[in-house]
Amino acid sequence: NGHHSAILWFTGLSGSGKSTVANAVSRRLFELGIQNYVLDGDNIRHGLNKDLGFSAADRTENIRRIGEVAKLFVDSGQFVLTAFISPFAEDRALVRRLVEEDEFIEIYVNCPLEECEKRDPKGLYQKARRGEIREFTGIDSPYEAPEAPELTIETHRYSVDECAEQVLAYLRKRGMI
Ligand code: GGZ
Repeated sequence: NGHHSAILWFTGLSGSGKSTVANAVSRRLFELGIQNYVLDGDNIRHGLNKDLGFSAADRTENIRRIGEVAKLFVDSGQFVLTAFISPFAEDRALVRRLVEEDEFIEIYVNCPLEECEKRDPKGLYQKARRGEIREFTGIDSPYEAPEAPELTIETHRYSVDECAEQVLAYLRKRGMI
């Protein structure tokens, strides 16, 4: 099964659809017989990184550790899909430098803040607006949008299936799957 391993690094606001699209891509890769694994808040922030909060320093450490874990997956020959806000460009650049140039695919999940806030699946934006959560990304903590991502997907314009298909099409075009 000729395919390369790589990090598919999804970045975007809370509620932008990173985990949803990453899981849809994961399912399709499995259907093609391609080993892969999704890292997201559920399996990382509740385990390996449960000592970390949401200060700038903790977010940087969060992303650093996730990058190191993602590198291990690539070393093992698997695709790894990561779904973290990863708001700081420098932190993402550091992960990019951990692997070969063609092994880091930055996918910007571009969704307007107003739309993310409307979705608000966990009511976190509402809490942030009320001041019940501090340093919430997009409200009182910055999000630095990627300047040259390998791919941008727009979850407010396209369905989950369409976004997943755009990622697959990109990987096919690159000859990675
Ligand atoms: C942003 C927060 C915060 C604050 C809790 N800011 O929608 P969610 O719930 O499931 O995704 C968000 C998740 C963000 O964790 P990450 O590890 O992706 O962040 S980072 O890459 O910046 O380290 C949200 C929840 O955790 N959450 N407090 N203050 N998101």
